[in-house]
Amino acid sequence: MAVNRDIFVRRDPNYDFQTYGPEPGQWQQAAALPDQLVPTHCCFCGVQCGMFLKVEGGKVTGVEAREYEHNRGHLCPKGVVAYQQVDHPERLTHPLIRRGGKGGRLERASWDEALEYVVSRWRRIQQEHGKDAVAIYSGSSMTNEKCYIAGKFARVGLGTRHIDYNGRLCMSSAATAYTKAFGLDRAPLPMTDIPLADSILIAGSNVAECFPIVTDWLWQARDRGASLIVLDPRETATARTADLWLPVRPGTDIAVLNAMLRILMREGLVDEDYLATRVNGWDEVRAAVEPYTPEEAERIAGVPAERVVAAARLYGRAARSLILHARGIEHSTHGVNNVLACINLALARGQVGQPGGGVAMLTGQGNGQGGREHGQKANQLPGYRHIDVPEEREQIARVWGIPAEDLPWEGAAATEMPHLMVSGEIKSCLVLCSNLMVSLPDVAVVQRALDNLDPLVVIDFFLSETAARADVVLPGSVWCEDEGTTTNLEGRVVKINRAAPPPGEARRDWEILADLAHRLGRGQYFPYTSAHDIWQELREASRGGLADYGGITWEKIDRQGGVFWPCPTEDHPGTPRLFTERFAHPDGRARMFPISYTPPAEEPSADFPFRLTSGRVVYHYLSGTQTRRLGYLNSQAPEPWVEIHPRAAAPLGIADGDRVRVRTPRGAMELKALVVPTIRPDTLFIPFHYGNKEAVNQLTNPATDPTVKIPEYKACAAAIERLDAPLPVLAARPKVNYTPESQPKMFPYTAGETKDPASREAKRY
Ligand SMILES: Nc1nc2c(c(=O)[nH]1)N[C@H]1C(S)=C(S)[C@@H](COP(=O)(O)OP(=O)(O)OC[C@H]3O[C@@H](n4cnc5c(=O)[nH]c(N)nc54)[C@H](O)[C@@H]3O)O[C@H]1N2
Ligand SMILES: Nc1nc2c(c(=O)[nH]1)N[C@H]1C(S)=C(S)[C@@H](COP(=O)(O)OP(=O)(O)OC[C@H]3O[C@@H](n4cnc5c(=O)[nH]c(N)nc54)[C@H](O)[C@@H]3O)O[C@H]1N2
Ligand code: SF4
Ligand SMILES: [Mo]
Repeated sequence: MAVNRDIFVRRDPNYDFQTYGPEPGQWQQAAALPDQLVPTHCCFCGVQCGMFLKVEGGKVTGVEAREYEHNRGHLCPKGVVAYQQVDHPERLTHPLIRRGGKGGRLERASWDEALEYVVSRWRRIQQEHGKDAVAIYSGSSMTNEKCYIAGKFARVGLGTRHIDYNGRLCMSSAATAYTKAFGLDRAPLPMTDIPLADSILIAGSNVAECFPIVTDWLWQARDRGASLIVLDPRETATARTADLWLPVRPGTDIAVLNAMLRILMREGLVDEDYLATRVNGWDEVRAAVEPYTPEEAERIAGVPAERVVAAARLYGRAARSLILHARGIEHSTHGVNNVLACINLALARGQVGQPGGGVAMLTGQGNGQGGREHGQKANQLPGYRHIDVPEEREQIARVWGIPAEDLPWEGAAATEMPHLMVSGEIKSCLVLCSNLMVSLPDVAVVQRALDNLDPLVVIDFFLSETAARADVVLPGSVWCEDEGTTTNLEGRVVKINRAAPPPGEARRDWEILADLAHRLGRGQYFPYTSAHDIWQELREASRGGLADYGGITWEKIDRQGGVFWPCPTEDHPGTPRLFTERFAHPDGRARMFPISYTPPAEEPSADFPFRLTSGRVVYHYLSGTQTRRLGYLNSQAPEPWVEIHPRAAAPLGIADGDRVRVRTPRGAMELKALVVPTIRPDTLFIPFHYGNKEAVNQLTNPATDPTVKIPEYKACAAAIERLDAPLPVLAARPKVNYTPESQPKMFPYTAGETKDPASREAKRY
């Protein structure tokens, strides 16, 4: 029998791009094909390393190096084993329905039964309680095409205002700060620019473990003589190789950053020409940093004054200086201000827009950048348009073929949704690509919220902690069972290719959403037969927006090794460097904002004397659903631990490896102590990749930044003791300074209300 080799690599006669891998149903034939290397990218972090997936006998069996510009054949420990998800024995291969009510068991169902059940429940709920009673909670580990269709499904398929996504928990504060300061939210320069810097300040990022491939670019800069400064409460692997480590108290970075700026002013290291010609707001900033002497920074942040001075000089005297920041400063009740304080430094030095200079966020999730551009954020429409701006609503309504008045208005932020679920305002939620039970703060509230839904519907490929509580579980596909694009932490759009079909009855996310839309009677708006159809519509929808993908084609991505947005026309090469001439505000100038230090929402007390912070380790990814199932990775870090300094541990009788209890006003957990000299003695650190009794989010403070509602994962008050120590009698009942009602609401919830449409610019935040 002649084998159809075209199943694996073909030039689609309709399009101008290569498409790889078998369609569902072609599996048998694929098995007879010769081995293949499918070019694609890693599914995990925002670096999006290029890789080849090896396909043998129709199965994905390994990875091989791919010389992509930014990772040049290298992969970190997660990238090397990502492919093992494909044939994993715990993959979900058919839909599940919980029979017998909330206490019942998840049992096998057909797609028809599962989808009809969901649609009939949604119809009833929306008839009785209005369209907004059904919500979507989405994620950024998905292709742009899937993120786009998630947003369109909410607004057009369901007609609900409530859609938001896990980027809210990740770096929404950075996105807002960049929009405020520059008028546009993207890292302004490619990774390959890093070696051009003469001094690099890393603010709140564990680069070596979270972006291992970026380390290589840092070292290239160091080999050229660049200095490296690390601002972190822990002496991370990157800090250990740095010229200067600034051991900041969690939540107090502004004091250090402002003091550095004050020193630049005092020492004549400010670029007054640049400030005069390209920036608004310098006078206010100059006045605002005046109180932050090095001694004041030491008092607030615990960083020795002389190190603050040394940092300002290393940074300020370099011809090219770059600040890289991540969640260490962004996961904060003043996360937006933390980032703005970094931006103030970079602008004062006249660096933003220079090759190798300025400031850049290290975007976390695989498609963390693209995930916030195509309209799955509460206040946003595709192309980074704002849902509250009339002409932007008109543009998107036209592309979607609906009247603009049918487009819902802003909905709740991801961190607000649990409270609307508890109060009953949201009655059903479709979760895709998120594991709320591990990732949201204050798990107890989240559990109550999810259990109040009927139905909770989850699309995942493994039974995550959230899927395990669902009423309906729909089996999705892993990244290499579908194709599409992602946008990496540089703003480079890359192509994900298909290496295998989804297993069993599992389907691709976009097919599931399109099928649901058809069953809801909205099929005419979701006529897609391939991911490429969605891509073409996404390009059209983004055209003319801030994040303009109009000129990017899949073929061009292949040819150029990725394309940086904005890319308005097909003959445009894309834009690796932003702001070289002008910023994206209408007047072309950047904005500085005067920033003052405000403490974290919860400070240590006699009963909770430590500052607890949380984050990542190299072996696990986010909520751990994926990496805890990959043997090699999990064997390296099978359970959580708490890092504590020997000087703090000794008086408590805690030795390395002891079982301890960590408590905060919200709860307690038991885990192993790791006594290390690489952390501030007043600080504790717990990795967040674990679920149920091992989730640090049992402890974290759900207080959020008032502007963007990002939680304060990085600083709350905590106590620690040996497990055999008696529970202490507290001086007072723990004061929980957070209730849903105490938080200023970001979005109005009553249908029809919108925020004051007075200032168009304000809308973009
Ligand atoms: N291995 C691995 N890599 C990942 C991920 C993963 O889960 N695992 N996730 C990806 C995603 S989505 C993200 S968002 C990124 C996150 O990347 P990072 O932000 O680099 O990672 P985190 O561990 O969250 O926090 C970074 C550092 O902030 C420090 N920190 C804590 N509190 C403070 C503070 O108050 N001030 C300062 N200056 N520093 C503080 C912590 O000690 C930690 O070293 O990583 C991406 N890459
Ligand atoms: N305490 C504490 N909490 C934190 C943080 C912290 O530093 N400290 N970090 C926060 C940050 S930065 C982030 S980004 C969030 C992340 O939090 P989450 O987004 O909740 O975590 P993930 O593990 O990415 O969850 C993704 C889920 O979707 C599935 N999935 C992956 N890809 C796909 C896909 O293509 N389609 C579908 N349908 N499913 C898919 C995975 O199996 C997994 O179950 O956590 C936040 N929570
Ligand atoms: S650095 Fe990020 S993208 Fe690269 S292999 Fe590791 S997890 Fe994957
Ligand atoms: Mo993230």
